[in-house]
Amino acid sequence: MTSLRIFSYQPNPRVWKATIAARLGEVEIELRGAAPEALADWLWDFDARPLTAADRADASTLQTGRVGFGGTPLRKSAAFLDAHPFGTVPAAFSPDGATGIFESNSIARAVARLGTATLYGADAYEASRIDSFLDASLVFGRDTQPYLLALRGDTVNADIHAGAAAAVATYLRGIERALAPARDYLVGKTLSLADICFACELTMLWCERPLRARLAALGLTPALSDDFRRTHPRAADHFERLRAHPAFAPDLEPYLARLERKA
Ligand SMILES: N[C@@H](CCC(=O)N[C@@H](CS)C(=O)NCC(=O)O)C(=O)O
Repeated sequence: MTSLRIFSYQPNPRVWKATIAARLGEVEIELRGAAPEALADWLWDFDARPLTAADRADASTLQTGRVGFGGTPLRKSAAFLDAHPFGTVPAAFSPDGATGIFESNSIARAVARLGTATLYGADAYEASRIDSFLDASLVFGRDTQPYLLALRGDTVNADIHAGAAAAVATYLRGIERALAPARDYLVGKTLSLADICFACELTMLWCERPLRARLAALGLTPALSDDFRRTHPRAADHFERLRAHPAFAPDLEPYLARLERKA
């Protein structure tokens, strides 16, 4: 039985926090959505779907997209906004649609709570330490998001790049230290949501690679530098191990490999 429905543009590494946790914990998720540009022609709703003629005629759902959809008219139902007050995707719902869960880290937490795998710590202390990494990952994601959007939209500038480069340095410094001297996982002795969110947030930075000409034109280099293996070897090794892990690879590997080929 489906335990969670998630609506999002696809592919979206933020959604993979949930799908990886679902593979590990044997949770059935229903994914709905389409390419980012196609979501303007979808009804954002528990019953998310390509717009019907009746949906298009309903002016009450019209909203102006903001983050990542700047200025684009989007169709968000009143029920969607009730369940998702910030109006963002990925947007998860309980199977009856009554409870909306937003923020990709919290959607992954929901999957961990629903599943059979111990991904959310052995006790309250470990769970809270996992939360600490999830919060740090959210800050990292928030601090790099304007840069990644500007890079895609070809409006990047040196200031936006500097903000992202500082965020990458701060985040990787912490991850590197957390894995010292030779830890296999970020929290405790087993894989947890902390590792999943780390791998997915870092994956977001891969979309810099095929766009490096845009940076070079401004005299800049990728915020996640090509030689981050040299500067942050534990973080780089951890990421390499995770992307090859059987629960991660089905989502991460085709995406990363495609961006690496394009670069
Ligand atoms: N921190 C959030 C980020 C979600 C987010 O910013 N989503 C953007 C797309 S990248 C969105 O849904 N924008 C819709 C809008 O602004 O109308 C998460 O991890 O889920």
